[in-house]
Amino acid sequence: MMRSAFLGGTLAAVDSVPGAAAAEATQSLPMNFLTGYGDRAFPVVNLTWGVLAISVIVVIVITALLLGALFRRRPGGWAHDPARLPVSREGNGLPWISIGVGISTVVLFGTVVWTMTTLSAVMEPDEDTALTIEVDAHQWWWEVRYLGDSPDEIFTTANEIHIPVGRPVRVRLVGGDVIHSFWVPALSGKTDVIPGRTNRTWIEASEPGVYRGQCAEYCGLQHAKMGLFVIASPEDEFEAWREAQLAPASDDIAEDAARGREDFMRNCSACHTVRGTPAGGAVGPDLTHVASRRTIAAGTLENTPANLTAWIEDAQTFKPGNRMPTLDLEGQTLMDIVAYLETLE
Ligand code: HEC
Ligand SMILES: [Cu+2]
Repeated sequence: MMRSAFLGGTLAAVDSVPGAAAAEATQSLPMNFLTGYGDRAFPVVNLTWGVLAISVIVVIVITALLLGALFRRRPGGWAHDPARLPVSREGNGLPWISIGVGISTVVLFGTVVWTMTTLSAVMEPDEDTALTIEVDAHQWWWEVRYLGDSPDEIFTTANEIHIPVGRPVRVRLVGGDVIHSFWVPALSGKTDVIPGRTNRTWIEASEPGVYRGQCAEYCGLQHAKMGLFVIASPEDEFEAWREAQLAPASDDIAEDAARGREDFMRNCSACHTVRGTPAGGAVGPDLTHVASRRTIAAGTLENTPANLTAWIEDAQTFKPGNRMPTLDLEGQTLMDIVAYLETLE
């Protein structure tokens, strides 16, 4: 099992996704954009490698020419013959320039054509897709809404996008506060999320696994801690996940958790939603199934009871400046609230 370092801590790579061997490679290099997974990424990755290769060749050729010119012996030397300095039609300098410009033009034009074909190839998925996800970027977390034909198919979660493997998924990027950029390197190029606009993109994962994403447009203090995860699993597992997420929070909870729920309503419900309860705040992430997520605070902390407690006790230590205030909670209250959140699977 590979372990991967990611912002603020370590996270064991997927162990709950069977057959994830191939994609675990993406986890060991979480932001790797030189390997693609899926039809949205393949053409882009080919272009990336192509342009990289061309750039390397250009650097080598130019360096070689420069070194050749620097070390070329000239009878008499430059200093003694200033008249030879300018490039003249008579000398042999001009063909070098024409050939150089000619080659560059052809190569650059070829790259433009390649880029344009790549862009149009990844514009739209080949097959149509039933699944559309709306991603709303906030300072500094991602709101993820699964759309559906009827209202009872719609639900909201945060910082984790689950998709069925091998199927294209449309993503509508809704801009709220400031400009962000949605980027899951192994699956797609970057698409900006702009206030007042809805941009469209799509993703597809050819292998099951966990793909790390990141806000790619500086958006303020905690921009670096605005990560997300795309979790691709086989269709039946995805459907099971979706069913579980659609359900409201369970009522059947132990005594301390029930006390915690009361405290949660008093202290947290103005900012957080828990479906099936009076909590309907929209300032922070929907917590209806927070216990089912791998991380909290947009990839900042692994989702464990200890980290959850520490986060609620003082969210500002882990992500200074983030929009969740430090609430002065008594020890017992804090423990009860965590017990409650742990029931939200
Ligand atoms: C003023 C609004 C506000 C209040 C009050 C508030 N939160 Fe938050 N909370 C936020 C915001 C905003 C975030 C997202 C922070 C980030 O990741 O940048 C957040 C994140 C979280 C997360 C991480 C969720 C995830 O999936 O990443 C948890 C858990 C949480 N809050 C629990 C609580 C609890 C429990 C309380 C009450 C004791 C509480 N919050 C009170 C605004 C608030
Ligand atoms: Cu950002």
